[in-house]
Amino acid sequence: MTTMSLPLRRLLDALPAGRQGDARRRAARHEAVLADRLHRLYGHLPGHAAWLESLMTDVGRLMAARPAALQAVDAAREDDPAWFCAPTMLGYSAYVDRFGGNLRGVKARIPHLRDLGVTYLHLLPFLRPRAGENDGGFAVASFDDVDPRLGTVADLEDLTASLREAGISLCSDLILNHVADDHPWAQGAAAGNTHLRGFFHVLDREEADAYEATLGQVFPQAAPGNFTHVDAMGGWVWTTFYPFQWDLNYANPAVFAAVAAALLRLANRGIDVFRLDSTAFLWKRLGTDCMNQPEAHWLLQALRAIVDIAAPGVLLKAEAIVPTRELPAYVGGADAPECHLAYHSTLMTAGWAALAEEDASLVRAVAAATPALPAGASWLTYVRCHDDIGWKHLLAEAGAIERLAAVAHFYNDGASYAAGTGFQGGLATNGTAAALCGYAADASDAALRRLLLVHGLALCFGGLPVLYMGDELAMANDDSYRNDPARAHDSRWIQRAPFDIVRYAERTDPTTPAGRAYAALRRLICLRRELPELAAGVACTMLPSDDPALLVLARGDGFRALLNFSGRPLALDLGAYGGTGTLALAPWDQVWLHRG
Ligand code: OTU
Repeated sequence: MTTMSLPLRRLLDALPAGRQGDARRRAARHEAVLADRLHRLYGHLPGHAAWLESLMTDVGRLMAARPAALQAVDAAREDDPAWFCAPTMLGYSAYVDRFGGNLRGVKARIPHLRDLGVTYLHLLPFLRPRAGENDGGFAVASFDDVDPRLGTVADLEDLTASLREAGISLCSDLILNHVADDHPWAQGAAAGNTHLRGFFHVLDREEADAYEATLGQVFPQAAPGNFTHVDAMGGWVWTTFYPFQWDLNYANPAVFAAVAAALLRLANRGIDVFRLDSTAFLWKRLGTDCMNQPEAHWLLQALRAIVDIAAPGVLLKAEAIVPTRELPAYVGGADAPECHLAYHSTLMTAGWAALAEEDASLVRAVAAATPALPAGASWLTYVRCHDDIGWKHLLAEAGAIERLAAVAHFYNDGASYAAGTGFQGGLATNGTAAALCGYAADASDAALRRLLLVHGLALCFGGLPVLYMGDELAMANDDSYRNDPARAHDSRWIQRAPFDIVRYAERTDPTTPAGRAYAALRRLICLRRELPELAAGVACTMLPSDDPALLVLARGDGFRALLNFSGRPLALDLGAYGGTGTLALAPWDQVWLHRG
């Protein structure tokens, strides 16, 4: 790598004298990667030097505008860069409207989050979305306005401050792969603004077909194909997701600069973590599936360097739903860090597969293919989220597609205790955790053990575990989407019910299904908090076991979790796992062993 340099003078000039020292120190650490990645991406374009100058000016101005309280957060986190790797960290993910009605209502739920031990709250998209259908807010019409139905920018700033006081970091989506078709960039492009037209990919049909030959499809039934003909654009606009979500063209440096600035403006409102949506899709290359391209990683590394300079307390989280071998690149290496956090999506899908197969071998295979991460980076582990559970990315571990089809069949077709529903004809399911475990149907002890088992894996594996709203109360599926024409085509809505206030009231009553689930899950969370081996940085190893259904998970020398993925009781000799005596492990039960 030849050493490039940046016009740092522009950045420094935008800052008051008292803050230039910090800027110089941080720039000295991150300049080489930033300059190099921007050069690789855009160095060949005319006007690159002038573009760099304006980018540095923008970054400097946004750094200058960073409120003092957030500068203090930056300083504290620079001193403790692994702050989010502690076993005391626990995440929670929710839609604003379904969890609290609006942003003020979310604030009113802080006591619930604290009681659960939550230190990190991911609120699904709350920026002003497209009018009409908007993919649950994932079609963003403005990066700077809050959805008026949810509140105001002042409410957002108030919420971030209240959360911070409660020891909870706020994570917001940054949907950087696409914008809504009514975002001013798209509208300007459609109205003939050539600068803004360059923000998008507009192709003729022949070009689109050439790409289609090797592209996959995310919503093959609800939104077939990857291109949408837009008359006003005189061609086919790249739309990987819904037709109203226009992919941004990151080969255009103006797009990168605009998105980086949008990120820093939101960071200055107090957002701690950005969930970078659909990161795998950012760069297009003919003849490929246009996922996981090297340039997508350079873009993320450049964004990371900018954050590290201007707002180093902020974390980036990659949402890349891709095969296991592609995942580690999203956190990058010590030489060029990328995101601080990445969803471990194949660990999640393998956990559900293990439950269906009554065999933990896919979890073992995923773990074996998962390298240890560099210091200051962590997996995000989870059981459910607002999206589907899709098994296709487990093909490398599973060997045969039929095996994954059998797993999908188990969840979707009434073939088992699971009440899942299919998604877009793929190897996927939708449903809440309690529905998929059968607990929503019979609230049996066995079903509760299944619910705890999948959560146990997420809590023990090593990473930041994130609960999905309602799973702590074992909320059931919500079928009402089927009668709503705006949602009926997308079965992910089955797991997006409003927070159930009746179950919430029952959480302290051990005679209710909600109360039993809440107490049991909370107990695991409390145990985890006390175990230093469960910090994200401690290596996770799967030890051999005599029974294929038994997963033996080791963290450091002192911690073992034995998880029974079968409906059979297992007789265990604990001596083999560093414990003493024998133990009868009930169907789907787990035991955590700790040597202090
Ligand atoms: C992400 O999803 C979001 O989580 C979805 O809610 C959005 O619909 C989508 O982006 C578009 O913004 O593959 O890596 O399979 O798992 O669309 C991006 C369905 C994604 C989702 C998939 C996903």
